[in-house]
Amino acid sequence: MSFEKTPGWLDWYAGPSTPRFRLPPGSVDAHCHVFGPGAEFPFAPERKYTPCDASKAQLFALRDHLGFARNVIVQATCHGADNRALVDACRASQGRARGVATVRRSVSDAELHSLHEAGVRGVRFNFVKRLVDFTPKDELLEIAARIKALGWHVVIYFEAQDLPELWDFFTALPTTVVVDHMGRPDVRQPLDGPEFALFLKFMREHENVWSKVSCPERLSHSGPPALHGEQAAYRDVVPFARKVVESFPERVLWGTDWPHPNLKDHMPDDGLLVDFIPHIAPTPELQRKLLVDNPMRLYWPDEVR
Ligand code: 0GY
Repeated sequence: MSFEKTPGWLDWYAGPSTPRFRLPPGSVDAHCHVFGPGAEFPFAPERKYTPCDASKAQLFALRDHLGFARNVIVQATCHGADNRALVDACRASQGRARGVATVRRSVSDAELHSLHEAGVRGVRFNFVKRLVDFTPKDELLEIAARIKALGWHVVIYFEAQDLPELWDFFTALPTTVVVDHMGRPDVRQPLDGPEFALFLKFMREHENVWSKVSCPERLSHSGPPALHGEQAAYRDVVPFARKVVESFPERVLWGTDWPHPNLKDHMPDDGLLVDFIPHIAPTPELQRKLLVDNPMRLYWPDEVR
């Protein structure tokens, strides 16, 4: 099957720079995706966008180029609840990739066990309206209860303005809950403004809540350094991400978000994204927790001494 990309789609950046920041040994890229290839793993009929291909081999090449040891591959909405591309990538990784899948209420216990055996350790619940159709909360709670029994967690993706409405549902989840991209704060608002304060309260009052401090390129309004000379890349996101890292050092994760779906104005250089890390995790200890200790505890607990 061949697919036509969504008009205006930006392809991932081939030829990323070599980061200046040396990742600690054993670092995990804890948020990335594979897209197809569409000819082998067709995109889902209910998708809201059609991406370019981004294969497992290309993901693993990026991992090696940037200096990561492992990946956590998150099911992208363009594949719906068809996790075959994700499973194929996890299986091919020789234990160096874990997965976060999307499942429906109809998933069988046998399917869940097969996903677990492939390396899946979580499910993603997506509340970003431009990406998915609404799923009833009772269906999600039912799924959460079932995957809890496997020791998995729930990854949630939502936008900051929707947190008040989703609060009761999120705080009722019985598992570890991992928030994508800090709940997408509006970084034009003050760091101590009410919206981000609510997110910090969410993490402070619920010790099962973790956050990915990823995607400065998605959240930034100041843009990459090409627009700003020698300034830190995506510098308007730094105070937000740093606040989360310094407040909750044991519950943060970082990922490239390669191949960066749905970016409209520019495609980031993944080497530059890695160079963003020391701005938000300024000490070697914070870097080790963010990049190694935390993701290992969540995704490879058997390998943690
Ligand atoms: C991300 C962000 C986005 C897309 C998806 O699964 C997806 O389609 O996650 C987005 O468009 O904001 O984390 O990759």
